[in-house]
Amino acid sequence: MSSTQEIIKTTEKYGAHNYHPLPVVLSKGKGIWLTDPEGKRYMDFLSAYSAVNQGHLHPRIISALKDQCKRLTLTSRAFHNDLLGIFLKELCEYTGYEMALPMNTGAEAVETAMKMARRWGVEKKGIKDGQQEIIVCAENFHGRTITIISFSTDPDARINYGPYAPGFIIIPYNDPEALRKAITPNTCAFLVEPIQGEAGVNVPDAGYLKAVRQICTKNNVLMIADEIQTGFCRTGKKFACDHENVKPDVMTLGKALGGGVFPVSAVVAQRKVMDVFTPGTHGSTFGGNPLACAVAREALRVLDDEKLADNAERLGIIFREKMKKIRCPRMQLVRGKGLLNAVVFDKNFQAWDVCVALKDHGLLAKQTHGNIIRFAPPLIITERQLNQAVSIIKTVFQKIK
Ligand code: IF1
Repeated sequence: MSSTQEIIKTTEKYGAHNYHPLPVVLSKGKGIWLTDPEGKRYMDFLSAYSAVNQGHLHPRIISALKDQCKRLTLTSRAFHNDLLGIFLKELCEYTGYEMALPMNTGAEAVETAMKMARRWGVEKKGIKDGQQEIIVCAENFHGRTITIISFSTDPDARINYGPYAPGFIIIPYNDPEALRKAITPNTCAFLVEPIQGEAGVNVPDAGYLKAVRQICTKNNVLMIADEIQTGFCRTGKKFACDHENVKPDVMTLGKALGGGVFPVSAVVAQRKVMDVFTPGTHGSTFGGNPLACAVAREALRVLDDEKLADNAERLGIIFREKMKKIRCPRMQLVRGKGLLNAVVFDKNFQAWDVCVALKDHGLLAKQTHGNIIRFAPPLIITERQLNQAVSIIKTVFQKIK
């Protein structure tokens, strides 16, 4: 087997340089643990950006994958497969919606929700086609397609990819008044992350989502919550909107729906919205494939059976409490919900070296925006393991000058 250094060299030589990963190679995973080619073990405190909520190689999910591999993997949607219906039924029961549309990646789910909203705007709200407006928030992250980056405010994600898709209005996050003012008769939807992930685990004020819900209802605007990162128990409830008992009209789902195995995404909505889709108006070759259905069904069951929302809620409180006690003058604040947390350092602080030091001490986490480190372990983590992680973080943070 090749060494870490050789593997990185090959990857950098042949792979496009659209990432700058930490200098670590991972070749095995189990639960919260990852192993490099030299056999060094690390605690995973990124969880593939919350796609591995159930932990690496969850035995039940892997077994569902293997069993289905012996039967059928792909049919396309030209024919029915015997697992799609039951998967969508269970997803609807899990989420509390009437209908679901399966895709693969998160970006595709967001594209699907926006297509649905624009069509709904014309066919149900009476907006003229071409005039539909979707309101979004500054510092959003919803994916990397041309349409989605058209309304990004992050120069790295956006620059030199024009011409950009029109029809998007950007307002500040966490500002209900801005939403109220931005709505016009042509507004079909407001697309919002219940907690902004890439922005550095930006938790809005209590009451924000509730206010958004009311404004959308009053103005006949679809509230689309992007729960791709925050969903499936990550924040201590099934969905982040549950913290405020808010039910969006539409949710985009992905990441952990695939159980850490492969991309499975979906849009859920009530029938009166979802029924704007008619045969031929949207689709995907791999969306809803039987292998994805088998994996996602088991991924959902594991979340429930192992009470991962409760675990995330309980351990999240402990984590933030302990993190706040660490003495580190450059650390400004600790924030988050459940097991989606971040530490914010001074404005011009570069957290890269801290992440490298954490890696050397056996914990993997990634910085965002230079001065923020996100901490998001698999939700199966135990209190003991969490304490072990905090003591690693403490050791590293106390040495920061
Ligand atoms: C990468 C960020 C996280 C998402 C929300 C849609 C998508 C994402 C709320 C698109 C994806 C990923 C993409 C990944 C890094 C990661 C990320 F830093 F880029 F912003 F998690 F915070 N909505 N987020 O967070 O889902 O199409 O990727 O399946 O490397 O780009 P996707």
